[in-house]
Amino acid sequence: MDIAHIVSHFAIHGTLREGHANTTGHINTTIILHTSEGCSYVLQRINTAVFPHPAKLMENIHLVTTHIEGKVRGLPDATRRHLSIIPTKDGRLFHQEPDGSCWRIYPYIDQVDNYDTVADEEIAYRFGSAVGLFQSQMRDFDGSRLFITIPHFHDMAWRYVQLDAAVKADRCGRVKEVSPELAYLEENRQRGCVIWDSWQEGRLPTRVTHNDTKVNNVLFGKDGLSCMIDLDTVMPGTILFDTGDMIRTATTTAVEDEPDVTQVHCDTSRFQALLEGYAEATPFLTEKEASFLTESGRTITQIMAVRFLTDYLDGDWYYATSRPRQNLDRARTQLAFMRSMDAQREIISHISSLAQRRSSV
Ligand code: GN1
Ligand code: MG
Repeated sequence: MDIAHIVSHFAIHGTLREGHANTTGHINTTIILHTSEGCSYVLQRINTAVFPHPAKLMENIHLVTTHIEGKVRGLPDATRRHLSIIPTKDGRLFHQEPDGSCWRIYPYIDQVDNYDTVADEEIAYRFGSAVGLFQSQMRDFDGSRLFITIPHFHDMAWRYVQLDAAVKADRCGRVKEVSPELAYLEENRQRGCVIWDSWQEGRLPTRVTHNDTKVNNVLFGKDGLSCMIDLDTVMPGTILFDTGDMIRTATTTAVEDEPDVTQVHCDTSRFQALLEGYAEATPFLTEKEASFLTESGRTITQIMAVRFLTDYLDGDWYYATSRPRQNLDRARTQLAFMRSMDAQREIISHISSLAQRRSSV
């Protein structure tokens, strides 16, 4: 892969001085660039196995980033509050190489922090505020303008269909290792559909959703500044998809691929701080939306368990892995988190009902 050649197609300041890989994301390949003019950028190869329509994907990102840019114009450090796309020299949103690979560049946003896990209540609060801010910024944007990059993304029943197919095919002979995980997921099969079904039936409003609100997709700057990144899955949806992934990644006590599941718990102090930050930023939720906050955390966690386990059984083609059984560990942490939420059901419901009062109209 000739990075300098790829970069030469883009309207960046200076020429490439160095590039180094960033391995945080599970889907796209990311390289941080530094140029002769002292500028830094984020180069990404779009994973076209996951996103087969890169032009439409990039159009979505262009629509959302320019909308948010309009909202933050004039604020201090405005360029740190939104992503923006560096076009190619001929004005396109991405570059395609003759081998079919698709590349895009964003400016590198500096003087911000990014976390894989939430260390304390303060970060949890700020994370809740950041997700709420994104939803509030996108409130007046007509979601029907966005292309559905991955259909049925948070459709539990559809995710189970894929798990069932993976079990049936048993391509890698791994089904025999995962009987307890499959049994627990089977017990939970119906429970996880309520949010998707309510949304489909029109009982939850359609809003613009990010759909990948894990904590490492937020940049935190000074004076409460925040910026949501990784906009590949912005689509019309229910905001509960976003609150769910926020709860999943902000309140767990372990990393996503922790091999020792006894380390995985839902931390209720962080849960409370997270929902406080979120509720303050979203005084526009409907009562129905607010009533599903806790359930959203459990549902998205269940979806992630199904997805990680499916990929493990299918031979780890979807999520990048750096060691054997990593997707199995990822699936197991999700199941442990669901159990921990259930074990603390009363306190969690109490905290949610406080947030519910603050955020619903
Ligand atoms: C993927 O790209 P990344 O690593 O932020 C995935 C999300 C999962 C997440 C789990 C397009 O997100 O849905 O929640 O991994 N993105 C896609 O860590 O599938
Ligand atoms: Mg990401």
